[in-house]
Amino acid sequence: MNTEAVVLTGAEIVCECLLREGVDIVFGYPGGAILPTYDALTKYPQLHHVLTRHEQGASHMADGYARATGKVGVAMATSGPGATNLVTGIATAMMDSSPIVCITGQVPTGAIGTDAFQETDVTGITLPITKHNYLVTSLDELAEVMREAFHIARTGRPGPVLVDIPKDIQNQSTNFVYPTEPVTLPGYKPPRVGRADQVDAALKLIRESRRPIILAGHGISMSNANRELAQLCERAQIPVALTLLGKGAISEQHPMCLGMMGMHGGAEVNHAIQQADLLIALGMRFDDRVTGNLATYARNSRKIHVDIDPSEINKNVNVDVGIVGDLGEVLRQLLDRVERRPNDAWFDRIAEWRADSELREIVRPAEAPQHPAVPEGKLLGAQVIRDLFEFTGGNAVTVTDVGQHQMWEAQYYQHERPHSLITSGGLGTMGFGLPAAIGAKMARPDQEVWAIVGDGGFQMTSMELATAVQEQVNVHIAVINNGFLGMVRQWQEFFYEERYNQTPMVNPDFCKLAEAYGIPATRVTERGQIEEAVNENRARTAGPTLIDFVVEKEEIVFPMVPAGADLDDMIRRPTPEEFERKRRERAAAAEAPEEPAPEPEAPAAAATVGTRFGV
Ligand SMILES: Cc1ncc(C[n+]2csc(CCOP(=O)(O)OP(=O)(O)O)c2C)c(N)n1
Repeated sequence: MNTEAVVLTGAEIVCECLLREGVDIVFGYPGGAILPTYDALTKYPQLHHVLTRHEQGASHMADGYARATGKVGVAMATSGPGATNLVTGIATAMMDSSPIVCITGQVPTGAIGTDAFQETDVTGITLPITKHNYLVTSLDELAEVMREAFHIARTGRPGPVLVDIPKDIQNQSTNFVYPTEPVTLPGYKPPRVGRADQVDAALKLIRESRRPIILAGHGISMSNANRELAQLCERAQIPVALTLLGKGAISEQHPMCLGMMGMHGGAEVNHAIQQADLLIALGMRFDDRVTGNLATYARNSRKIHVDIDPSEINKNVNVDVGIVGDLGEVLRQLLDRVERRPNDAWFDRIAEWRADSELREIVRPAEAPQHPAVPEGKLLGAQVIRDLFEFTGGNAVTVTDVGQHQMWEAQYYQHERPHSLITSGGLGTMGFGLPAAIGAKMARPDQEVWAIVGDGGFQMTSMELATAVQEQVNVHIAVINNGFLGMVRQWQEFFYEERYNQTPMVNPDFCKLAEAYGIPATRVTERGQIEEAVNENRARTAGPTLIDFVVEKEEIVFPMVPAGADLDDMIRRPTPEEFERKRRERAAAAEAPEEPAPEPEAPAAAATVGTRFGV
């Protein structure tokens, strides 16, 4: 590394620092206040700049890049509207602990505070949604700030960092020597190993438990603790439940992996959590979609919580043992001493719940009788995802948008590997899917990447199709097109007496839209067409491709824990028998001679509502 001083501009220093932090791609959009840095980029061909069509796309692409690799993603924008357009992507990265560094241009130092053209206090705006942020006020501190930004983004609990650089500082020159000593920040020392007494206490709880369950979150894959997790569950015979972002923490084919829990998780998994006598929460943050009603959450259990962020311990759920540390380190500490103990009766109980769930399943193997709730010849979103799983051999990196399709992905696409599902779990950001998939594919060109998006969310950032074409990114786009803001429609059906206000969508012809960008596209309307369309798409290895899956409008994601309900108080899809019984009752009621209108009944309890592919 060159340690001799050279005279560089601030803009060149930014580029030098990016290179030395291992950056190879920058996602961004130019404008006046960041122009010096864009000009400097011409001297750094090693830094590949991707021109997005909107700055939101840049921050999501940087996020997708980061999540696919564990490396820091970089987004760049000008001041004012450029910077504010990054905000949704920054907040998304913050909620899901994704390491990105955003570099924004700012008006010249002397103009700050004068309402100068395109001035916005972006550090003020992003203060609550960044792990840390900087307004650079002198050229002398620029290199150090850049180093700190990357250090903070990638260490401890990862997260977004913003560096706002006034234009005059980008233009000024100075002697540049890249600082080589390690970054030290007062008060910032992410812990690694867990405290010995807390590890002892956790081992004691594990020894005493009869119905233990591990709840694995995003932290497992982020700290590369996947192998340790599998070893812990095998050695101690403890089943593993996954949060949405925990998918990939352990193979979903593993016999001890129960799958996803939470609002749209498996009923058997939620029951297991509620009946467990020990909950071992690893790298997750007890989000309300995970816990349901906090007052009754896992009420029979003692609790262990391991997280790198001390502020997570006892934040939402009080625990018996909280261990602060890196997941990999703490799991190794536990593994050294954990004992093998049979939990057969517990696994048998879970198997009974699972059998009940399988009975209700709508996507079945070809030889099994079809669930009567599935309309003949129609296409369901759940089927599309399940078939995509089959036809890609479960090997794709899937990047979802937000809504019903996201939950079907979580339910029907089983993940084997870490970082193979990329989704906006915490903020639930519509518009995330397509740009994040582009970022992920650029980060991992060796991987097959599918963007699975709803017709609503796709349209929020569909302009990034042009970015994918310009960069020839071979991302496969599956639009799950139900002509509705499906997930909101579902809530309206359940909780707002089927008043579908502002959720039906008039959509463009997505195939024509894709073709307008020069993207090959196919429309699929029946299940029998899925395999050919998927295979045709997979065969195209240059540039993006799109399939418009026209699915039933009224499909519902089952099960569902209504917001604030107890975790095991779920709206379930009826079994085929229950479904038939209801149908007969309805038919009989329709044929019965008309009687005087009965007194209006009290509104049905949420758990018995559900008319479409359900009751
Ligand atoms: C930016 C943003 N706006 C609004 C919402 C609220 N929201 C959550 S899901 C959803 C509907 C999504 O519809 P679509 O993209 O068509 O997917 P589907 O649910 O039909 O699969 C909406 C509006 C959101 N999550 N993000």
